[in-house]
Order: sequence, then C-alpha cells, then structure tokens
Amino acid sequence: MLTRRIFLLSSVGAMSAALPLSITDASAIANYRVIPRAGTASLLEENDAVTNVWAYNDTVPGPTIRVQKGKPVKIEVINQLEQPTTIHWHGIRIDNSMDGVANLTQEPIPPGNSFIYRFTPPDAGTFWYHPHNRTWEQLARGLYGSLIVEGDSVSGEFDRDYTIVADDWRLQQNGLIHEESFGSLHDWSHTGRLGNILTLNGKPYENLDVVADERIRLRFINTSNARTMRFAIDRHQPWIVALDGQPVPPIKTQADGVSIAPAQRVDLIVDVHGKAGNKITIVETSGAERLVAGYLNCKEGKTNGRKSTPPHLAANTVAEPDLTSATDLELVMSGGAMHFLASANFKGNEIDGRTLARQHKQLWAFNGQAGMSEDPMFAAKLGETIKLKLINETAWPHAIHIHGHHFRILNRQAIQAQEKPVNLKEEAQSFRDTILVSPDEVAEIAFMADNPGK
Ligand SMILES: [Cu+2]
Repeated sequence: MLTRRIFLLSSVGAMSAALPLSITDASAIANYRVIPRAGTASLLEENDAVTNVWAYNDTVPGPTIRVQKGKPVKIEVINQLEQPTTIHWHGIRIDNSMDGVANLTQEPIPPGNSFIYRFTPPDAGTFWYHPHNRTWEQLARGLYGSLIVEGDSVSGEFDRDYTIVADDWRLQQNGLIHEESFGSLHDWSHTGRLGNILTLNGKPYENLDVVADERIRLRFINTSNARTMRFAIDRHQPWIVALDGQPVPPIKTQADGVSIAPAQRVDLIVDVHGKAGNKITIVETSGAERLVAGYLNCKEGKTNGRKSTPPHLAANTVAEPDLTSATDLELVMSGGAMHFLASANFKGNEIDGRTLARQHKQLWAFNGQAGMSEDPMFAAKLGETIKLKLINETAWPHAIHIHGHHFRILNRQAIQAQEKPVNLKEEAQSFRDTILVSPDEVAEIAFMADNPGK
C-alpha cells in the first residue's frame, strides 16, 4: 500500500498535528514569528504511526512566509530546540549579518533565546528557509519552510498559485526518524543522507484542487538533504518559468519532467486538461520506478481557457557579470568514497586522509582544504566579477550554492552518461543560486560580487 511513494531503501509506517502560526500584521513591516521546536507530524498514511519531528510553529513544512518584493520583513525566531540554531533565507540576496550562517555571520541562537532577522527582499520569486547549524540533522528532522516573495506577476495571470515543498525522510518501520544514522560517516562519504519516504508539503499524498482548463503556477522546492528529484505532471507538459526564484522565458519541460537538486526551486505553469472528477498525478521520476507523490483534483468551475504561451514573469534586477574584466578562480572538489583524500589541510596543518576521517570527520576538501579555513579562500572587491570554475573530481554529485548572490552558468562539460541533464537549456537563460555539479564535471559560473560580507 505504501510502495508508490517510497524510495528504494527500506519501508516504514504515520499521522499529524498543526498549530496555528503566529503572524501579526503591522503597518509597513511584515511581521512573523517562527518557533523551532520538537513535535509530531503525520508523514505516513492514515492509521499509521506518527513521526517525531522538529518543526517551525509545529507544522511541516513551517509557515509559509509570504512577503512583497522591496518591502521590509521582520522575523523573530524563538529557539525552543535543545540545540543552538539559526535560520538561513536561501536565495534571498540579503545583508550578510542577516544571512543566518552559524559562526560565520552570527553566533547560533542558544536554546531558549531569540533573534530578530530583518531584511528587504530584492527579488520576487520562490525561496525557502532552513537552519544553518547542524543542517545535516536539523533540516532532516523537518526544519524548513517556503518563503514566497510576491511581485513578479499581475493578479489574475494564474488561476492558482501552489507551493510544493518536496522532502525525503529517513524513517524506521515504526514511523520514527532514523536517528542512529545522523552523522554517519558512510552517508557523509557517499551521496549524503537519502530518505526512504517522499512527502509533498509534509503529506503522504498532496491533494490540490484545480478546475479543468485553469492555468496554475506550481512552485517546487526541494528541501531534502541530498536527493535530486525529478517531477512530472502526468499527461501534461508544463512550462518552466523560473529557476531558483529568477524568471526564465517560458520553456516546455521534457516529457519526464524537471530535475530539482537539493535547495533548488523550479516554478512551473500548468494548463490543466481534464474533466471534473479527474485526478491528475504528480509523479517523481528520478528513479527506476515512477513514484506517485500527489494529485491535482479537477473540480467543477468556470475557466478562462487560455491556450497561448504564458507571459514572462517580471524580471528581477540582478547585476550582470562583466566577463571582459572577470577574475578567474577555481574551486576543486575532492574526497569522498571511491577517491578518498590522501591528505588535506585542516585548521592549518596538513593531515592524512585516514586521520582526517577518523579523528575529525572530514571527508572532503575544497582546493585541498578540509572544513572552514582560517582565512578566506577567495576575496573580491565590491563590484568585481568573479568567474568560478567548479571542478568536481569526486565520484559524487555536489549542489554548490553561493550565498547572497545569483550567478550565470557559462558552461558545463563532461556530464556522465548516466546523469540526466539538469535543465541545461533553461539554466543557460537564468540566474541561479544553486548548481548541481556531477561527478567529473567542470562547470563555470560567473557573478558580480555586489553584496559585501563573508
Ligand atoms: Cu542560501
């Protein structure tokens, strides 16, 4: 009964508890309060076990933060976890002090303490938020939510606007989160923490109401730790209209859908074909088996019956990199299973790979450096264009994300045959904040360093 949305790892069993979220409306500033704490969620099917989670405001995903482009936001975070935490606002080109990276841009928020984040989102689009302290655990336990910045479309352009937050959870047979594997060196040295249970918006099967002939916007967000997912709408060929919150000219998706690496977002426009009573499946197609993840349920209703290509979303103002004066840099990724590090620099000393793994839990290196370096790996002047060659010498795909900036992808080489192309055509026309670099791939990105900080 569970098999349709279970990834091939093992299986499990679940249910839910959602408290109202606290949003207070002030005059000019959008005010939110976000409380991370332990709770439960119904990730499995009716009458199955409840799952122990950590959640923002007791819901998985956390509350949708919906704000306006160019309008200030204030978000109070009250940490009711037993661990220090922070929140990172992924994809928001934000003041560095508000970026939420523990021990780099702020001290982590201790248990029982609070922190106020203030920012003014410069871009309209689909973003998300999550902890940036022990992310490998806090994210996997359920701490994430969507952050929608409005202002890229006019009202009435789409009949509905749905956000679909996709996650894979690693659950045991009894429905509880598999805790023993947190920090597992095996996961860390291979492809990361993969889950076995897929949820959309924290539900076993998401059900979204639509009317036949409607034009709907679906904002997909991949909040999993490590799994690149691929989504398709059965018998439909949607348009991609934005990647990582930045608009692209509408491009039809491939027949098997659209690929979304961890932390990436894809906005789709779907013109719904169907009759009242039809259930249109949302399928996950990255594996050998198509997993049914949810449904668009066709209802009776009036339609606008649009047939044309959808309009472009309104562009954001992102500084174009100046390739004529760019500084060329390289980021070489090494280590991990299959190509373990011979040695790397760690906290100022060259240490052999075996000791790095056993004593320091360090398995990977950027440019021969394991963990964070004392000094910056690179420095840029304000307004300087950086051309960064991402060289993946490992046997594993890596999603690389630049904070506080969006970049152009200039080129990609040597994609292995078994890897499906990651929306190459669309990527070439977009700014992104996260790029999936496949094993043995070299990808070149460029951005203007216009947002000071670490
Ligand atoms: Cu980010």
